[in-house]
Amino acid sequence: MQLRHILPAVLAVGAVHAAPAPVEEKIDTGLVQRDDLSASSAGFYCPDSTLSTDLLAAKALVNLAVNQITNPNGGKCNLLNAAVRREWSTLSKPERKAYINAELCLMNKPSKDPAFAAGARSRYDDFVAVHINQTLSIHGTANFLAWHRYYTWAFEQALRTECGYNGYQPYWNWGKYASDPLNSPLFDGSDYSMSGNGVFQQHNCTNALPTGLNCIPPGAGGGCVNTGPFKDYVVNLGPVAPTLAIPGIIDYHNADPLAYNPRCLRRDISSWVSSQWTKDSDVYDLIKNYNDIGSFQNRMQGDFASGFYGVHTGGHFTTNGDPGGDLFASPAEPTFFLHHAQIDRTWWIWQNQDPKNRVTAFTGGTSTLDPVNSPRGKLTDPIYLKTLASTVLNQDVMSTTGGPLCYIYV
Ligand SMILES: *[C@@H]1O[C@H](CO)[C@@H](O)[C@H](O)[C@H]1NC(C)=O
Ligand SMILES: *[C@@H]1O[C@H](CO)[C@@H](O)[C@H](O)[C@H]1NC(C)=O
Ligand SMILES: [Cu+2]
Repeated sequence: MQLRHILPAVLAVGAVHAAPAPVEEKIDTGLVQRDDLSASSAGFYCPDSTLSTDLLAAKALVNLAVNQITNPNGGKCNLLNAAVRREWSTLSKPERKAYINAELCLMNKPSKDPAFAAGARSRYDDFVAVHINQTLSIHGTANFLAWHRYYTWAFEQALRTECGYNGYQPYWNWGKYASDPLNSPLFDGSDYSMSGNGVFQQHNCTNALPTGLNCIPPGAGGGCVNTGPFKDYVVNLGPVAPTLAIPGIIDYHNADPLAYNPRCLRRDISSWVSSQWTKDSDVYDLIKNYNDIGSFQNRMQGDFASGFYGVHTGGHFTTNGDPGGDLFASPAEPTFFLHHAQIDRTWWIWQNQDPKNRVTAFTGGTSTLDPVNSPRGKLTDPIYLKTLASTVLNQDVMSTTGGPLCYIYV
């Protein structure tokens, strides 16, 4: 453990329990002033432990390695040449900046498909438009995990091939920041973060779940994001199903879900959500105790009838706001792909606890509005992303190392 991690823990203990005098003295005469220590920009954020799921992830890697030795696939993709996706806080500052700049680059490049979406101005919007268009056939459905895996991969490819990014898609390990997302390296508002909270704007609780249960208490935001790299980012598409209700501001409706509606990025970062639904123990429970794909993907996406968010809904509503709190337009929230890389990683860890049985496990319907009675989804159904990537079948992306994809998570 590094000193910068230990120091704030010592201070926190000292603040609550009055640490022994020598420690106090050492701090008071030390390098840093007490006042500076609360400032996340000083780098003193101490993340929550993710040891439980890290051990499952390690087991996933071991199983992949064993599988590779016993079933070599001609060496096309192996643990040595696979792309490695890493956690946000393990990237160096220049690496974070490179990812941020590549996203900003896609936001500043023209749309390649303006005829499809009237409101699409940027290449980034092309991604948002495809998601809006297909929302009701990719959530709560058999293809939920496969579709979002391929979509996130397509985004990573666009960053690399269209914006010169040399890294890979990072992920947001929710559990690390679950007790204090606002001060985390992801949301502290620094130049190396994904921007901070919105400014405070009066608003009511956010009805995140269609059942209206567990309405999210208003946090310190609700207004426009005014810090960090995305403070000037303009959201062009949506909202289609907004949940942040601010009368006179977010009460927009348009018959065309792909219409042009430029506005600021709003957030109301919620530790109420993250500390209840996206702790490391929540992820561990999901991976460990939901052993068939149907119960795994349902638990992950939430049980709205009982007010249970699940890590998928929980991650989206940790940023909350507009478009982060909109099922349709949420990819326009700049952290969408960090969140969905962690969704994908959670599935990857689950799959690789028992690769023989789980890599091809697939079940569910095809309609979000009627997941039970709609036609069954099939492994041979296509994933059609228009200009974002070539069409593949669900079965092509069930493994991240055994088809056209070649990446792992560490
Ligand atoms: C999605 O886009 C296609 C092609 O433009 C269109 O035919 C279809 O109606 C759209 N679906 C939805 C749900 O918007
Ligand atoms: C909050 O809800 C109440 C009751 O529905 C409504 O009258 C009020 O305008 C809302 N306020 C805000 C800021 O959304
Ligand atoms: Cu989605």
